[in-house]
Amino acid sequence: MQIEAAPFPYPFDVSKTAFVIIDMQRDFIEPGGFGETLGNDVKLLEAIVPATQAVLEAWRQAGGLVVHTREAHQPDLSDCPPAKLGRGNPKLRIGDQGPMGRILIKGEPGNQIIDALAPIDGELVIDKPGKGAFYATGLHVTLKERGITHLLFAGVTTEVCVQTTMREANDRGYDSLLLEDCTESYFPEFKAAAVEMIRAQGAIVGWTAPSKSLLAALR
Ligand code: TIU
Repeated sequence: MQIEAAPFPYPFDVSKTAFVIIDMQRDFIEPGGFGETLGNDVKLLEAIVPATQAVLEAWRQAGGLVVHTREAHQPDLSDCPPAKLGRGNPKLRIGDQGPMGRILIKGEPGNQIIDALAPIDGELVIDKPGKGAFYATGLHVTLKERGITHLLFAGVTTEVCVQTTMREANDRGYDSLLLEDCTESYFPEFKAAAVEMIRAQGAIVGWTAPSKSLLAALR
């Protein structure tokens, strides 16, 4: 199969490809979570939910592997470096009690993936303490065991957790593609720049394409 993509078409085989949805959790998308405590307007992010849901349904239908990630810390914060805890000037810090439970803590209501994109049986859910999904997780080993060589990306935020994970994936030898209308940032100009820099220089990090190109390939 092939997706019409930039900077050139992206060939892939469903059986060797995973759809990776980065951090579509309440902490980033709903008011009262980590995203809002950092001073962001979280309303911007929900726009990608319908397109991401459409891809998720099509990918499940095609029998492809789905990976969901969550930015999540242990309740005792043993996996949260002081540098991360102290960064920024948030109203509430990681581990503080907020309206959706403790900010960015595993198991809390705010840390759950939004209902519209909730994982189902057989899908992988990776809790990650960093911005990248490969750091301090078993993701690379799990993907290699399953023969995965290609990754399709959706999720938030484009220039933080999505781009970091795509760069980690690139250095580990995966061919990655970012679905442009299935990713968003609190800063539209940062999303636009991230999309450009990923596909620049002959796909230096990976490919990008609108979700309709993937849906057309799967039909
Ligand atoms: N703040 C921000 O843009 N993002 C994050 O902190 N994490 C993710 O991108 N998931």
